[in-house]
Amino acid sequence: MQQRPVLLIAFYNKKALGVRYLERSLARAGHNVIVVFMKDFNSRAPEPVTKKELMLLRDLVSETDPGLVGLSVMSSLYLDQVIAVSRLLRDEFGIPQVWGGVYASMFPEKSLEYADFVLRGECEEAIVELADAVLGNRDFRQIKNLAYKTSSRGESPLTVINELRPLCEDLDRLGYPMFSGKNKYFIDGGRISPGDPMLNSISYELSASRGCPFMCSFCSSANLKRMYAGKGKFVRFRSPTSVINELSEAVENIKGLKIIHFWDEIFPDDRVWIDDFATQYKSNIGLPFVIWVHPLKTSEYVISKLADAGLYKAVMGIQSGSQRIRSHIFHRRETREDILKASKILTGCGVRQITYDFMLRHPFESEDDIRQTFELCAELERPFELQLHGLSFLPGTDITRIAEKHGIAAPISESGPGKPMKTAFQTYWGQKSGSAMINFWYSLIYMTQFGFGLRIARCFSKARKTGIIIGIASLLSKLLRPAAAAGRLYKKARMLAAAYIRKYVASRADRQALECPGGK
Ligand code: B12
Ligand code: SF4
Repeated sequence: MQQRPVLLIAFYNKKALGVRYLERSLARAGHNVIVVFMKDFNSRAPEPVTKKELMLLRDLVSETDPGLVGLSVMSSLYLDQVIAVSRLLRDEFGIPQVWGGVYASMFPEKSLEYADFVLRGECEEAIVELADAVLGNRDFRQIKNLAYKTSSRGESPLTVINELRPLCEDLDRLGYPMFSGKNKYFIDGGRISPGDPMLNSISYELSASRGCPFMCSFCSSANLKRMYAGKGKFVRFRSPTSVINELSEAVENIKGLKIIHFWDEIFPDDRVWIDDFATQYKSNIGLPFVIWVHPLKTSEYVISKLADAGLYKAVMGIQSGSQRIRSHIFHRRETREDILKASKILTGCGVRQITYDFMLRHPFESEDDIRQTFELCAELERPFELQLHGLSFLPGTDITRIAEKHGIAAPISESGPGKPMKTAFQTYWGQKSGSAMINFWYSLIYMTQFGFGLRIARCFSKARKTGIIIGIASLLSKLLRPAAAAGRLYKKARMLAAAYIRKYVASRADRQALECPGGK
């Protein structure tokens, strides 16, 4: 008899790397896998799942009759939506349900209030063992990474959290995320569309590594690193060849592909790795690509090689210009000199688009701290763009404990029963400060993205801070918003144009080679 399929559901992420990795390993082990991408990605204000969309999911589940459903709970921000889907599946079908992803890994007990099982951490092997056990009606209790509740009659259930298996050292062994039109569905806008939504995209997303060496207090990576202590090397790189093979397949299958997004927490910086990667990327892929960088991992050697290979955009987290905030509150080790040096390197190596990320207007920040951020921005190499966020208090992260220590009542970025996703996203992005002076410096920081804006901001920073000056600064920074948006659009268009040209040149070269085999 044929085994029932495994259904995996990703939320607000139709590219969902983690789910696609799980699909690969389940498929390799002979399981029939169905993947649902529930709603499109929206970083700022995603829409809740509608009743109609829940019914579409229900119909699909009735039709396909899965024997195990996996929910990918990457973020706490949309937990209420995960719970709605989880309840529907439990109430209507009673199919065994497993939760995984960063939130479920950090909060297995809470997740077990809804799920039958939780798998913690990286789960390529564990999900296969669980699917084998559940679908084959076998004992699951010894599976590593698993958490579940005991159910002896008459006793209140206990939560069992099994130990983690060691981290996979050879990432190449995991293969790469699956993309294909088979058995995939995208539910959004009140419709269900069969096929892989990734195949219509202009960008491809992947990761060349796993893990981050740093321990920022506001980031769940620090929690994951601690959770995996003693279980092997946390930061691991794939081989450049594996990355290039994945990309070659993507280029072949995604016809409109123009941009590559590397979502490594920090892109690999090993010189030997970079030499190999850059050479292979330039000759086999060549499309513009985007990476995340860190001030302490930005060397001239690495960035110049990557820029030559096609690095188009680099996003660097700086978070604050104040050494006090960076080191005591955010637990970041880089100094002002490190940041300015990294900025010089990125600009000097000709990276076309450089974005700096800051977290501002939060309860730890004094006027002096935000003024120092302005001073740093005024010194960064130009041109650059700024991404200005608030500080989000993600559940379980160190920053929530630091806030408690400072007596700060921090709004946790989590939704759930009675806590709508909308509010969670609002706390994630942060609010305007109640202090006019903090908002004043914030406006000046925003203005530093523009040459003339910087000149005005410098004058304002030295002027007497009267109500008129504060008002004009606020107005100017608002007037500059459309200019910033237009600038971003222009840069995107330039990046796409570069990709078109590169594709056109490559296809001409291919045609010429065909017409003139062996010729020059
Ligand atoms: C890359 C990344 C992104 C990319 C995702 C690209 C993509 N194509 O998937 C982008 C930039 C789009 C993104 C967006 C967001 N992200 Co993000 N992201 C990450 C990051 C750095 C790595 C995730 C990743 O791809 N890892 C590699 C893959 C292979 O691993 P994985 O996803 O963890 O999956 C493995 C396991 O978790 C597990 N697993 C995953 N799903 C499931 C399901 C089941 C059933 C099982 C059993 C196991 C399982 O098995 C997988 C394979 O080993 C993490 C930090 C981290 N260290 O995890 C933050 C992180 C997940 N992101 C975070 C946030 C907040 C967001 C956003 C809400 C931000 C925003 N406002 O836009 C959105 C939400 C996206 C979404 N819909 O879930 C937070 C979540 C914390 C929280 N409490 O909410 C994290 C933890 C970072 C942080 N600040 O701490 N993100
Ligand atoms: S460097 Fe980035 S990924 Fe690493 S811990 Fe800090 S914020 Fe998280």
